[in-house]
Order: sequence, then C-alpha cells, then structure tokens
Amino acid sequence: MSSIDTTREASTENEIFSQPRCWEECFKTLEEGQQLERAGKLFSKDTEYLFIGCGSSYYISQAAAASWELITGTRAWAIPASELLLFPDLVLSGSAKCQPILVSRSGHSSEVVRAAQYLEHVRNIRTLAISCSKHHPLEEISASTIYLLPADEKSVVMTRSFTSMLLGLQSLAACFAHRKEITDGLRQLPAGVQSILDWVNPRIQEFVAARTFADYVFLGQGPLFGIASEGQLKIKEMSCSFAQVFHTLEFRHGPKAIVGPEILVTFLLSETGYAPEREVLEEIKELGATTLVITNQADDTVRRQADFLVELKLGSPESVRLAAYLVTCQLLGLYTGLKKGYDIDRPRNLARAVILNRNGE
Ligand code: F1P
Repeated sequence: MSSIDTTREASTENEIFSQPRCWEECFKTLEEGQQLERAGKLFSKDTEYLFIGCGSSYYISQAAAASWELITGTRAWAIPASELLLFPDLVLSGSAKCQPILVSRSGHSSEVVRAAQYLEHVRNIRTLAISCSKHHPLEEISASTIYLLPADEKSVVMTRSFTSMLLGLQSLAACFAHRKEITDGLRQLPAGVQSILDWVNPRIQEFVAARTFADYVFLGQGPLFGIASEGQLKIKEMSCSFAQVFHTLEFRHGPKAIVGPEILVTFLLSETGYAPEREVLEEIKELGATTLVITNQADDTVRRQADFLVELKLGSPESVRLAAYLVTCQLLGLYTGLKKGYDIDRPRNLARAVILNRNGE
C-alpha cells in the first residue's frame, strides 16, 4: 500500500504501525506547501511561545514546548486550553509578547476553539493552529493553520496524529532557528522507528501476555514528561487501567509507596539525566517493581534492572527522539486492552473530540 488509506474502518492497530510511512508523507506535505516558512512569518524574535491543547493534544503541547526551547533557545511553555479560559490573567500575566500555538487533531474541541476565539477576538493576539483535518472552526478563527492531513485517523485514540503533530512542531522549530542538523535528524526517524517497531512488537506482545498488572506508572523528565503523560493516557484509553505519570526523580517523594511486583513502572530514560534517573530505576527495582525501560543506549546496570528493555539506538539529536519513545507505550496500551477483551477502536466513554454545548456542558 503506497499511501495512507484513511477510508477504511477505524483501526488503532493499523494506525500505530503506519507511523513511519505517515511521518514521511507529513514531511512531504510540510515541504511542498512551504507550510513551515509561511507559519514562521507570524513569529518574531522577542516572543515567548505558548502551546495550547486538550487531552493528547495538551501532552503534544508539553513535549513541543520543551523541544522548542531546546531547539530555538526561546522561552516556551504549555497549558491545557481550560486554564486559559478559566484563569486568563494567570496565563497571560507576563509582559513579554506571546505567540500562541493551538494543537488539535480535529479542530473541533470546544475548549481549544474558545481559546482561539478569546486570543484572537478579546486579546487581539494572532494565533497559529496545527491540525490533521480541514474545514473546522479552529481554522476559521486562527490567523494561520498548519495541516498534516496524512496523519488524520478514524480512531478515537490519538496515535499517529500525536507523533506527526509533534514532529511537525519540531520541524517548525528547526526551520525557525535554522537548525539543519535537527531537520536532518527528524528526517531519519521514520527508518529508525520502523526497525524499533519490528523489534518491539512481538516481544511486547509476549511480555503483556505473560504478566498482569494492577497499576501502571510512567516516568520521564524534561521533554520526555509530555511523552510519559501520553503513555499513561494510552493505557487508560485503550485498556481502562489505572495509570499515573510523574517526573522520574519526583517518584521518590511519596508515590513510590505504591510500588510492588504488580505495578509496572515504565522509565523513559533521557540522555541528559541518565545517571540520576538510573539511580531511581535501581531503587524502584530494589523495592520489587516490574520495570519497563526505554532509552537510546543502555549500560549494564540498566540492562540488569530492566524486566523489559527497549534500546532505540538512534543517531539523531536527543531533542528529536521523543516520538520514538512513544511507540512502545502505544503497543503496551494496545495489547493490554486486547488482553482485557476491550474493543480498542471504540474506547469506553470517549468520543473523537470533546464538543461542549453553549453552556459548556
Ligand atoms: C483532543 C482529545 C483527544 C482524546 C479524545 C478527545 O482532541 O482530547 O486527545 O484522545 O479523542 O479529544 P483534538 O482537539 O486534538 O481533536
């Protein structure tokens, strides 16, 4: 199959495995439409960048804001759209000029649409949106929209749309900051992650089939905190299991009270914080947890402490490896949900977007 077939029935599983091909198509649409250069025209140097979204799109915003600072050196942060709607002065208090970037797969999530209306019409601030579809209220309100149509999904659960919009925003940062090595690193990801998917898939299926967990903890620092947040959401959405997220070193300060062999603790080990994060891994393994570790390169200590180890072995700069960390978490959610007999394509209590009526209900 050469291009992405979005006409077939919802299939979260296919959408997870389509990611490397989908990313290549998204990079093409960004280049062909000169979308990054056009979006960059909205930006000026003395600006701070505010990433806004809901659900998975809020976690994209967290990872994108951290990547943005690492790649461009300019201040960036992320908030859920509801914070801007309920505490606008708390969010927009600073004196510095702020460039809002609104993230939404559908462009229909009411809180994100209302955040755009508030910024454009009340605060007279020009906004940039990024989305995987067209013809929606967000594009009508935002000054400019980046489209990643190949990444759109039939499923309720966001998988390739998450990673594609994150890669799109990292590409925008690299373009804006003229960081060619980052752009090159991003373009190498599809091939690198295809081999990771091929290696991880049969092994994580076996791991999930052989063990049952009462609770799931995801740990990550810096730009990996947004990815760890999405990892816990995938377990919740796809398997209706309890799952929590913490900054890795924060897990010591109380939450480790829950640790036992029935708890799966997933470590997204960064290169920058490798040594202190590894110490937490040793300590939590000592307390009896079952551990899943994702890292770029492991040493013997990590190899000994991991019940399940994924080494990404990617040559690209650390800041652009984030999407590669997530695919294992997506597969963990998928196979745990299937094992518990859930219909992954029709997750309990969820819709593709949260659309509220006028009274906000
Ligand atoms: C955001 C979102 C999804 C979530 C669910 C409801 O949608 O919260 O992250 O998984 O599907 O909608 P969007 O604004 O990105 O379309």
